[in-house]
Amino acid sequence: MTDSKSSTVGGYLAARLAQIGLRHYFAVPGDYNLVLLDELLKNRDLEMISCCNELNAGYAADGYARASGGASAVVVTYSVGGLSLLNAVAGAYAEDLPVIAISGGPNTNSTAEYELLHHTLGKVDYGYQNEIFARVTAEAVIIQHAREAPYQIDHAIDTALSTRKPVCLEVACNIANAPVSAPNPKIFTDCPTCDALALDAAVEHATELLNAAAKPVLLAGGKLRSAHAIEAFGKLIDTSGYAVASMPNAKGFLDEEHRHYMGIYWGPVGSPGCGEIVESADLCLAAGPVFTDYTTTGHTTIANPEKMINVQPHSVVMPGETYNNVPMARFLSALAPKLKKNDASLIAYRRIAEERMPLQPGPADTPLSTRQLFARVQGMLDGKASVIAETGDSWFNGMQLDLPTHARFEIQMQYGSIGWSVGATLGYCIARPDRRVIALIGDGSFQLTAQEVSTMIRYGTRPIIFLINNGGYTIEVEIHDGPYNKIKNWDYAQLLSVFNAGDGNGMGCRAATEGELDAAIKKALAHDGPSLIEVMIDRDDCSKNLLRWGAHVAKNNSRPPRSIM
Ligand code: TPU
Ligand code: MG
Repeated sequence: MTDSKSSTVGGYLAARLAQIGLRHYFAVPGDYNLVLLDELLKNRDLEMISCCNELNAGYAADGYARASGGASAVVVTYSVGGLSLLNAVAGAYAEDLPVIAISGGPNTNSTAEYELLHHTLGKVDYGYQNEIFARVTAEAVIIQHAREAPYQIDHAIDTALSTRKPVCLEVACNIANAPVSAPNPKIFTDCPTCDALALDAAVEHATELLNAAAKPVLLAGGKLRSAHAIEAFGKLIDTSGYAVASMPNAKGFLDEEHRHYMGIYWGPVGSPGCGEIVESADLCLAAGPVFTDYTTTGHTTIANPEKMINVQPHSVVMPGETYNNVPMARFLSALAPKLKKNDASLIAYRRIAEERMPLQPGPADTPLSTRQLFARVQGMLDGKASVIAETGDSWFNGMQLDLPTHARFEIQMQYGSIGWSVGATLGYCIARPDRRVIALIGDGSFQLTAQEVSTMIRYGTRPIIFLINNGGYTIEVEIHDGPYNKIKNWDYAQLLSVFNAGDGNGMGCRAATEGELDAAIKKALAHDGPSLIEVMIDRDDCSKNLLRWGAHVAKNNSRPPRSIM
């Protein structure tokens, strides 16, 4: 029995999810979570989105969190569901997304009664899923007692929001509907703690360094968004007058039409002129940079700590000094009004900046090339577009797109798990039906998670998917080729009618020439449902940046072991 003062474990969880702004959760049922799902379904502020499998449901939660800027939730059954979900949760950890992973769990009596259970490893040892999740979440808890549940739920949600990392809640199947008190008033905050003394000292030190620099520049890094500091960084760009570049995993965070914007800082595959300006600056303020082999093109970019103010979500590192407990947004906001205007780096950039000539379309029967494809994608972009770029050549072609103001861009560059974009596209569309999602997905990646297109059809979403059929794993070909990089061809365009199954509204078509592509795009833009355009591209046709990047990353990967003798 529940009244306004009482709830159930599942009802409490649902109320808190709605309170932090969720309107949907992604789910796959199983007997360990059925009662929990019944409880969640009673909450009219939340809608269940049923997915084909748990990995995809996890990727959908990843996309949902990206689109909404907040948390997301995914609900699965114990072990068979949870361990399928694991890879997506690890990705969310790597990408700083507060995905709340919720799993059913064994009956609380099973361990004491020494019962063997289905879906498990066949041993009376049921803590393993939680232990495994502890490695890829900020907090993993098992809820086995109703009295503890409100505290455990609130604490885990607080942790997810404040760390911007996933958490895992495993709810024993026989307590999901157990009574608990209804949620009491509570403020969930994602404001990090701030040491006022450290903040002042860091701002003073940075002001001194930046105002003394001759040619300072700004660099946006991948952690800028999870630190909620995009707006503060934007103000800093305006007030400082410095030129600004984005790292590749921060593409879409800044207004690319801003007059201070240079492009992508990505070593030999970055935007023309950008690397030269960043690396010749005597001081670089980098907000949230993550220097991995991928973001630095095999460590070819030079991040000199002696010439850098490295602002991380909770600390500021300057040459010889570190200030801790200083939240990025607070630091940037306090710094902005103190800087003297200095446009030396911007002037230097303008001197060397190259005009890019728009590509002219060929005759209608010209076989398609990636360059012509992406010229068309460029033409489709406006402020309502959100581009989702899958691992593969789509990274490199996507990175070259000029985003109009308010257009957005998503990439999973830290984790790079192929197949991510299909689930992420679903989640993004569910969270933001007002945006036009354009997904750029290679054939190899698509084969991992293809069935989630059926969920896009089921829930009436309207993404346009460009499925790039180049017959294999081209990115891998460029890093290290072998027979394993060829894949079985599919009739991708026909998949939509398979998934429609008579009552769906998906549209699939194939384009092998420029004329066919133009017609397909026209059809997709007018279509009220998901569209998939299978684009036929030659196996050897890829962006020159992929070739260059692949060579550098391969060199970095193939360093021989250092001798231990
Ligand atoms: O444009 P293209 O042909 O490179 O893209 P496609 O066809 O999507 O191929 C992607 C190839 C690829 C692999 C096989 N990229 N990374 N990998 C390695 C890999 C394997 N499994 C997962 C889950 N993630 C990976 N990144
Ligand atoms: Mg491919």
